[in-house]
Amino acid sequence: MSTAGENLDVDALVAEIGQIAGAAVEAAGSATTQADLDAVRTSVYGRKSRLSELRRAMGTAPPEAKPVLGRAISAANSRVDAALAARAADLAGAAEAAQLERERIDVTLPGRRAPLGRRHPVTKVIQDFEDLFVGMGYRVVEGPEAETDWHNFEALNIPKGHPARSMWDTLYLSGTAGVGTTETDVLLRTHTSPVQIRVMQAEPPPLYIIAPGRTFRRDTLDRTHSPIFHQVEGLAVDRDLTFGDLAGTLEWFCHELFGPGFDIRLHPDYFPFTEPSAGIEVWWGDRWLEIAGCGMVDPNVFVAVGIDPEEWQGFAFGFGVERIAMLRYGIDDIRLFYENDQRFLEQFT
Ligand code: FA5
Repeated sequence: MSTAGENLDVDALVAEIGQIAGAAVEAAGSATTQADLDAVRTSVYGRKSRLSELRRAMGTAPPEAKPVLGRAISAANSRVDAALAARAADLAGAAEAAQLERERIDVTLPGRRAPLGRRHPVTKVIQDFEDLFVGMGYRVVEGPEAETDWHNFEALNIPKGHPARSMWDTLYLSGTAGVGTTETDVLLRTHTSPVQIRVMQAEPPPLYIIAPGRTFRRDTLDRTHSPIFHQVEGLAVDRDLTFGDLAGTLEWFCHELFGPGFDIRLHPDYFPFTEPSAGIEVWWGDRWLEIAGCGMVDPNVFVAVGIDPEEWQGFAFGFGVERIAMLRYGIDDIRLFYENDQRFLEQFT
């Protein structure tokens, strides 16, 4: 349809403008998304729309037609704008209502319980150890897992070439542990006994400490051995300590830890850093299971750390934590501790 010239059919154009507006108002009313509304807006106001074409054509329309067409276009704009705004408000309201519905909290529903973790049996034994000994006045201390040869062996009366070294062979690390150490001097500690040395070097007696931690050995994995396991070390240094104090302390401790019904025995043993030395065993199904080594601190150890063995005596012990947990919870294979099988771990409440 032409929009210029004298034969302009103004009435027909006004009617067409009204139809465009009517169709747009209807489309806006049935829009279900913001994208639908945008499409309606473009169809009416877009550069290539019929209404835009008419607006541009008004420039060349006869003077008497201009106000008539102008009013019709303006009225169409108002109707379309109002319809778009009303529908946009409807859609926003509906979206908000849907969100409120989604986020509605029904306080009468039962809560969702977060699954509660449990302490690993090895952690539990260590914490019980700490509670019992702290109750007796001991302090809990820690030492490094990567140790020097001197702390792990030499100062504990195990010089290079000593046969006990092969029993406690371990992984040697590259790198050094500071001034005066060489490449082969750093190793993964084979027991927690080097913590005794560190404490005695750092503080004067009297001393009462326990030291829990991880230890490493070249042991083959089997039912009762792991190459990585945990120990709790104990050390008491004071005047007039005797083997009776050691035996009494350990007897009391084992009774507290295991309760009645466990057969426990002390037998003579050998450790280079204690003299005399003993081992503690507990009856396990059909045989004795060793859970600890202990003894009176050897004077050579006191000399290595600068404590006068004429003035001070001491006793020390080193328990295997996994072995205690096995006895306590009736576990017959040490490997179960490291497999992270939840069915196993969930049993320890
Ligand atoms: C020692 O490690 C000494 N340091 C203990 C000690 C401390 C003696 C202070 C005297 C004074 P032994 O190698 O026996 O000793 O180990 C101590 C305990 O660790 C053993 O009784 C056992 O319960 C546990 N144990 C040893 N090797 C393993 C292993 N491969 N896997 C699991 N537990 C182990």
